[in-house]
Amino acid sequence: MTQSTHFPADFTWGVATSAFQIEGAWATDGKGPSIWDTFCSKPGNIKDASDGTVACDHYHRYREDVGLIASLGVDAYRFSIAWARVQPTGKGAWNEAGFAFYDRLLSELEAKNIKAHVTLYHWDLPQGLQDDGGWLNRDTAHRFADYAAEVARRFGNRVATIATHNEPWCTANLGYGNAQFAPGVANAKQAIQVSHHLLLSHGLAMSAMRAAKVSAALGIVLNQWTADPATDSQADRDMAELEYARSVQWFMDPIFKGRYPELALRAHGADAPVVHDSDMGIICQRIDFLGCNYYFRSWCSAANPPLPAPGKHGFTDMGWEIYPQGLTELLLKLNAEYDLPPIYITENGMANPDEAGAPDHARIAFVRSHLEALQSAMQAGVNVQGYFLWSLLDNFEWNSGYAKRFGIIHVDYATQQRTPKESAHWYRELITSQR
Ligand code: IFM
Repeated sequence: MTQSTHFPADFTWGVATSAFQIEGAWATDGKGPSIWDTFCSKPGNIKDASDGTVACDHYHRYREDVGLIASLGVDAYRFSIAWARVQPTGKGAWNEAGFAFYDRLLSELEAKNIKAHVTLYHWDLPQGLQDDGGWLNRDTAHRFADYAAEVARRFGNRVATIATHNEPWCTANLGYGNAQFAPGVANAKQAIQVSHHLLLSHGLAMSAMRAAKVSAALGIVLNQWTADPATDSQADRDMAELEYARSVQWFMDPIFKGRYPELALRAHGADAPVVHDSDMGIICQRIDFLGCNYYFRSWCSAANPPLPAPGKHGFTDMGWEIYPQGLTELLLKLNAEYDLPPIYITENGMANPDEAGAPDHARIAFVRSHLEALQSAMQAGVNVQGYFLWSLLDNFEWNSGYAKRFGIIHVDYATQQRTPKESAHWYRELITSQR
């Protein structure tokens, strides 16, 4: 990025994390277990056999971590609330000690003038609700709305934004479609029904939070990509169209248009979700912002074996193709298809096998190229209000355990020593140059 390319003066620069990935303190101060605690305890589920019991010990080190956030010069911090910390079984009594932790965290952020962007659900459902059927049980959507209302009541005037869900595509498809994530179910029909209940829970939570009349902007965070055909063949083009419908439009159309995309519905056939008459009206309501998480494009090849993605800019340690122009293309496509509210890029970043102190040039190049792509979209008229780099810290990367490092701050898990990487220094300088 050249120094001459400036983002708007009020553009929000941030970093992001999520509760299960950094907090640890899995059973401290009355916290209940979540489905990720259960999932990690089953051998074979996590590649390095690790879990989230300690993670980055952020629960105890949040002051130091907020100090690190402040040292980056960012405007904002995106984090999630662990539902089971504030309501141990997902229903019934609130856990005051759990809320007190987030109260302390918010006070620390306020003292440093850093805006809080909160996510209510970043995949860690209270195990108590899983025991009642989890997201396959429609009632979980109502429990989620109660939880959302309570968080809004307590914190809704202290935070900049509240997102209902983070990446519901993952909750449904990785949690229930292919068993890669908690709760570890592999059942295509269930995954589709779960996606509907997640959307319903989003709508119910939006209404419940609106009723609390809070100052926070309310919305949702979706992981999104363009789907590119590997060749010009009809088979590849059909595959790409269907992939986009089943992933991006599957969540966007209900929220913005009040219906599921016809192409995906047809493809789902008998697996299509059970939808009650009033559901679409609940789901399709104004949101104040859309959070977009962008990491890669979807590469669609119907050949056997499939043609590999070109990877002109390389691949990350996750094996994900680096494709910055996909961010421009995605934002322009969404802008053309939907009547969008302001957008935040709520996640973008890369995993790298970093050693403490070793330079992470690849991450700097990744972020720079994606910011350039973002700027192209903004220059073409897309209203983007901020960018959150994933992630503040190296952390628990779900079924990859601690082996994948997304942080701009290195974490030595044996000592909990935090060491800013070169990308952290670069990000701070970039933000300073944008003021
Ligand atoms: O670590 C995750 C995060 O929890 C959700 N979005 C993608 C990140 C990288 O896989």
